[in-house]
Amino acid sequence: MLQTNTAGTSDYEQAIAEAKAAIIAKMTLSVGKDPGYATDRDWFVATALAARDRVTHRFLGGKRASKADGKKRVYYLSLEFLIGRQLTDVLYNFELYDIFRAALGDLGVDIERVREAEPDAALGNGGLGRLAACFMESMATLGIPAYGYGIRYDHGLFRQVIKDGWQQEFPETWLENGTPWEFLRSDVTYDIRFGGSVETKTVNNVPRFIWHPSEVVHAVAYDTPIVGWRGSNVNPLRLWSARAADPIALSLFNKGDHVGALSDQARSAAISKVLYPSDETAAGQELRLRQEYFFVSASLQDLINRHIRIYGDLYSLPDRAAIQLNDTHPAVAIAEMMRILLDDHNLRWDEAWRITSSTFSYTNHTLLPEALETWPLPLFERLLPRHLQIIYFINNLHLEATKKNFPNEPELLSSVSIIDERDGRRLRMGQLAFIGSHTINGVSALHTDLMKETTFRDLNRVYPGRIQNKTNGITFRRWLQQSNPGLTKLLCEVCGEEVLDKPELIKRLEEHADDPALQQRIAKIKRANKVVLCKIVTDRLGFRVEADSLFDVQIKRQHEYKRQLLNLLETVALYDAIRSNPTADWAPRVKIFAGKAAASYVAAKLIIKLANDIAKTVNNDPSVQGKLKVVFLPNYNVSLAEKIIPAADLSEQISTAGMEASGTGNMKLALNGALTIGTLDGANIEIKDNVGDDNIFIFGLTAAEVEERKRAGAPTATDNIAASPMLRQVLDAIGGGVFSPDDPNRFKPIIDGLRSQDRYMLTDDFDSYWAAQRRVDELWNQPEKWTRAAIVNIANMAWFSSDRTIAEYAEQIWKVPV
Ligand code: GPQ
Repeated sequence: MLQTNTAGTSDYEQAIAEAKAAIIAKMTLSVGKDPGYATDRDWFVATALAARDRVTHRFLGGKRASKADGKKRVYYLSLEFLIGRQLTDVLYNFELYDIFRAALGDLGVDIERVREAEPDAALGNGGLGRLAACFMESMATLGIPAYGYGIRYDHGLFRQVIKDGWQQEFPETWLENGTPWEFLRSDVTYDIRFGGSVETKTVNNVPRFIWHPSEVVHAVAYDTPIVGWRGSNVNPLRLWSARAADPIALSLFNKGDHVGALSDQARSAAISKVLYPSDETAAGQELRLRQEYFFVSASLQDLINRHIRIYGDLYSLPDRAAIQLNDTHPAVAIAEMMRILLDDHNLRWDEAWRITSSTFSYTNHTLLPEALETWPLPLFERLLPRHLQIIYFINNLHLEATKKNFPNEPELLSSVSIIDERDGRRLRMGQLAFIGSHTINGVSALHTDLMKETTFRDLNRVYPGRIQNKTNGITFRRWLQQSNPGLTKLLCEVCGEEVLDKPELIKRLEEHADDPALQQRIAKIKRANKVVLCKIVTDRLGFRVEADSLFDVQIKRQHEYKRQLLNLLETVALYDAIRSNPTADWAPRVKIFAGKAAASYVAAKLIIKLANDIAKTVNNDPSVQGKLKVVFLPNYNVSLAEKIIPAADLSEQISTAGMEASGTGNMKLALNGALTIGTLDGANIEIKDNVGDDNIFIFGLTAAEVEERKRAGAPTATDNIAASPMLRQVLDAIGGGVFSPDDPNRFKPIIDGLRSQDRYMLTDDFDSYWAAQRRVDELWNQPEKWTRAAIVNIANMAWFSSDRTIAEYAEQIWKVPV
């Protein structure tokens, strides 16, 4: 019941009136425009600022409280935070969405347009960065006092344009007009030092090391408040921007060298200019190392200052701070912490090491060898000479101890050493992060097991018990409640409003899985979401797709191990099969692809071209009309994901088993009622365990079988192709130029790669994948059964909430109460 106040208006009406007044005030006084002349972007800024005011009170209140009660804080260090748009997140989590929608409506403004005017904050590449964003939201929701630390890139992930089927990259400019969410903290600025030399002195018989850096850059803080569900708590995401220590070399300028006068400024600012678009490949360049050290050093100086301000000294740091390293990108933090404790605070080595190694923990997100970060020693030494000394010292002690504990295994030393002595001497950041952390975690059960058996096998023997599993999760606020309001409304009706706070109650849906009325409602919600996506396809690509078709979706970064190519091979096989047998029971399908390739990743970009060339041929062939369409939606980002995911029927999770550490798109799609077709890889296995074997389409080799075949070297790709006439036909068609008549040899490198090496074992899994897709057709042709399976998926995904994941980190790694 709404309350009515003395003036006769309800609280709700009054809230709308207040929101309206707040938005108008911001439009006039902050944006500086008359509402009559405001653009959508102006409305976005005014609305965001009005919403931000509410956040700020909570933000400052929370800061005061956690300072006062001495709670342990969590510091999440990540080079990526893939946040996306924030307006709905803030309004929704503050339960203001309906009020602001009504307020804007009264002003004649459609909130959807305001929403769309917000640029997508794409300070990340893919899963790793989006996980960090989900974690920030869950930490705020669970009331864990936490800081996210990262870089405020001027340019986030590039904008992808598809021109004649090829990917082109354009700079992304999310900060062009500023962002209303952040607060500049000019008073929070630190010196970040690079280069130079190290002087050794002996003072009272104790050697001391004095670093004389050759370069200083400033790190300036910008805080973005992250709001937890129901506004329960607000935590800062503190991002660092680089500034030159001297904005201009006046002496040069005065001599007429106007460009030279600004060159230091440009070199310093370069550090926070762009996000490295590489994903799961080590970037390996000096600027990347500068970025890593820049944000690590600023963050550690900041958190140490805070600790000393409250507690006086650093001995209690491990009791009051937990620092999580999101992959190895911030691993230099281990050396920086030691440097600060040893050189700036004069602690003894053992004491410094105790503090460091009981404060840090490290999450590994991949075992792909090309992604494991290593730095050439000369480069590292030139940039961070004192840190290299410290790392040598850490390594020596670690190797000495290992030698003592494993006297008969000298070969163990080279595998656990931080220095890789093969192919030029290199620093292995994974080793450093492992040795300097009390806990190391993988991101799904399978991935954690593989960590113990492969990359970290020997370190796990030397430091047994350090590795834990923390299966990833997703925030249901964004990926269910905001992106699928139709489904959310139904869940509230059927399972009770409490589902919004207790996702495990979604399980109640399963009791009604066989109820035709519920099935129809679920199908109707899905269809409505598909109609929205159809419009996006038409707007962006200029052709129509039918909402009654099966929407078969593969959305993720373009990477060979994710095997978009396997999906394309099946698409071609299906295209041939439909043409040869047009009256069979094919499920009418729309194959939807979206995802960016790293600009330098030639093979992945050629696969994007292949997808587009296949789309062109198939979509223009009247003989498969109404049966098959292929769509490549350009510029995949968080906002587009929010539209595709609720509209998907089938979720493609088809990586070579053992290669996808976890996956998180798989969770978002299943939660929104898409059925998974997938390999037994990453979190797919745990999704299967939750939804049951009958409600998922599993195919292909297991991780163990993949290993076994690699070891045995058999069967080979040649054997596999010889055994599969259908596969042979597909390869001949693509390799022979059927989809590229203008350049028949265009895709020869792809086909040659499959015929010779086939590193990702597509030819091993093709037949099994084809068969699984036919099981998909069969189920699709029984709509009640399909919808039933979708319901069972939705009902059993609660465990994949990032609140669960974060609660596990809190209890088992960080030791903070939830
Ligand atoms: N992941 Cl190492 C990335 O998105 N980028 C990276 O650089 C690395 C990993 C992903 C990984 O591929 C997915 O399987 C995970 O679900 C995700 O990290 C989050 O853990």
